[in-house]
Amino acid sequence: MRVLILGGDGYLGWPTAMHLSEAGHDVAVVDNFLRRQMSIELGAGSLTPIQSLHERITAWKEVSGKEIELFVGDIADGQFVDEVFTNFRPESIVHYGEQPSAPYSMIDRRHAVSTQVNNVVGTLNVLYAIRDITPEAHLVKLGTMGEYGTPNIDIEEGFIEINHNGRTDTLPFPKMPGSMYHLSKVHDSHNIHFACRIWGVKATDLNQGVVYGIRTPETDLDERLCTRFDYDEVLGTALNRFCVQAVVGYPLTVYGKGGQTRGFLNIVDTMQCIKLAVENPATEGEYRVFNQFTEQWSVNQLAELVAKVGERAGINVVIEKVNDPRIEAEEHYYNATHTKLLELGLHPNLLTEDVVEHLIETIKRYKDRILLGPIAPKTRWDPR
Ligand code: NAD
Ligand code: USQ
Repeated sequence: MRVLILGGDGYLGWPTAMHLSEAGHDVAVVDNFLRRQMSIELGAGSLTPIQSLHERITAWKEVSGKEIELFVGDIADGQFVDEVFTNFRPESIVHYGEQPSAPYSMIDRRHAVSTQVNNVVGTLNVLYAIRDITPEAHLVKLGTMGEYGTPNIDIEEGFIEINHNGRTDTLPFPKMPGSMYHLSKVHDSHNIHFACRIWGVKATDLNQGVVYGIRTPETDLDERLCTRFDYDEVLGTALNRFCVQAVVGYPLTVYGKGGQTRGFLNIVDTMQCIKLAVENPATEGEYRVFNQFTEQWSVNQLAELVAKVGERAGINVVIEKVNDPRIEAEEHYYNATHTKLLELGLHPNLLTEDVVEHLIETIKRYKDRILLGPIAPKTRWDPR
């Protein structure tokens, strides 16, 4: 299949490009290096010494003998998107190309606006390019579990049957996102659903949980193929941050009461899920929603797991409850359905002490590159 990966230079996009290329698909990647610029803006950096996207593609060719095509540009530019679609004529589009950080979107008005414009306009351009240039193509779009928020009822996979005043319908599950970033994904979901209903576009909206991990079978082939790994307060995610903090002896930054519960998955399972979605496409006009995570953890449970593994490895890990810089429920009910990807054949790689130990061992290799300054939480949801 001809697979176009939007955001192919990112934490998940680059390993996905290699994974689908290895599986025999014709892969092209698109990126405008927004993530690298954000990292520079924040004075942060990737733990791993990442190569430029051009160097990565050359190294992949050397290692695997396979070509990955490259388009550098901004998907918020409609003309550029049309050119890419006309040139490459994708059969499947994996859309990672968005600003992915909740804290980044909450820095101030400018960051909120740039996040929503970048994400919503980019996705609209992709929807129009599918409609007008490759109407048979299947869109695999990365959404987020955070679109649902933390309602006091079970979370379904995209839709819920509602009985109201004696009548019944199956409608999109109510959304209560917790940041300007998460809101941008909700806006995307509405736009994608509309494109499916009105124009017959085929789409899979993957409401992904928080991803952890650093290595995939392809990144392991050569150090030049490693993916980026962020641990700063804006771009780093919970478990990745905790493991880096453990390695440098920084107290684990549990925000507030630590009862915040989310869906999590290993980066190798992200690869599996994307491949399953691409190879089992939606049908004409179908808008599918899959909840893409393998298990639920609270922040406290994650911190305790890292502390336990640290103890085993002779590291004294301290857990520090800091004031929550976000406005979110710190203790809440959480039970989200996630059966559709399992039905398609997903074999979960669950989070165990061995997995954390392995992650910590990998992080130790790059210990000298860790910057302490950007670790402490500073970005507040209400800075007044
Ligand atoms: P990332 O920032 O590393 O990757 C996104 C890539 O898209 C970056 O390389 C960036 O430069 C590129 N990009 C952004 N806007 C662009 C534009 N307008 N034009 C061209 N390229 C653009 O983020 P990630 O962690 O790999 O996440 C990938 C996707 O998955 C995002 O959409 C994110 O919201 C979603 N997601 C991530 C996680 C996670 O835990 N990492 C969890 C759930 C969902
Ligand atoms: N948290 C801590 N300490 C930290 C970092 C985070 O307690 O040092 C807490 C947060 O307050 C939050 C939870 O951990 O309650 C998750 O935070 P996160 O930064 O790991 O993840 P989040 O902001 O939700 O965003 C990440 C990705 C985003 C994706 C989302 C999936 O950056 O792209 O959409 O995970 S989900 O959480 O399911 O919405």
